[in-house]
Amino acid sequence: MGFSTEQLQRVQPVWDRILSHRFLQQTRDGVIPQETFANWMRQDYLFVEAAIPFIAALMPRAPLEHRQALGGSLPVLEKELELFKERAKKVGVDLEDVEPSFVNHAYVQFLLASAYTKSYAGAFTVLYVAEKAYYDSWMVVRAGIDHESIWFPFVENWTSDAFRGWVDFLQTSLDELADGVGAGERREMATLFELTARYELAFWEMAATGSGWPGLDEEVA
Ligand code: MP5
Repeated sequence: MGFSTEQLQRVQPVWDRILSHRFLQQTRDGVIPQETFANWMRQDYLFVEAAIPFIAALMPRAPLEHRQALGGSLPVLEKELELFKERAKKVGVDLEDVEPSFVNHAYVQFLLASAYTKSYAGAFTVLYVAEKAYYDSWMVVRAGIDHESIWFPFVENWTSDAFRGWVDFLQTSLDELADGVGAGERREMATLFELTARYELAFWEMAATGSGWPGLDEEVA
């Protein structure tokens, strides 16, 4: 069994919570309040902005056979930002002057810290889990959402054949990387795998609750 399959099984309790999250179910069923979806849009726009330098930071250490795919993902992410802007304009969501929430801020710091302080295989693990979580999550939404929904373009973005091909590439490459490292590094990859899955869960929860920063959300009495 490859590393990715082994780890997906190990973190299944977290993964199940991601895939059964009410944010995804309500989006699938067309009952998500627009303001709740807008929370996600505003925060994920910032996340994708930060994902671009994260992937770029992997490039200097990437083996030659990863370079084309990693480099090719950058213009795709720039296009994704355009999708956010187009949808935001269409439905009247303001993407300007948004501050990252606590969870988003922590997740982005974790991405960048992984790229700069962990091994290439470790940082690559984080990339795989983040992308796989989005593919699986949006497949849940795809299973029931009305194709006329104003949110459907996001569903299409992360469930397209092209995105699936990217996630497949990441999965195969992650398994190869894991086969080539020692036990200590593999353990660290497993830790990063689970941490990333937890951040993904926390991100849906943050979007669903609209939480910003602990201690600052409520009006002071
Ligand atoms: C992704 C994302 C997918 N947009 N947001 C979160 C919280 N996790 C994963 O990454 P990308 O770079 O948009 O494909």
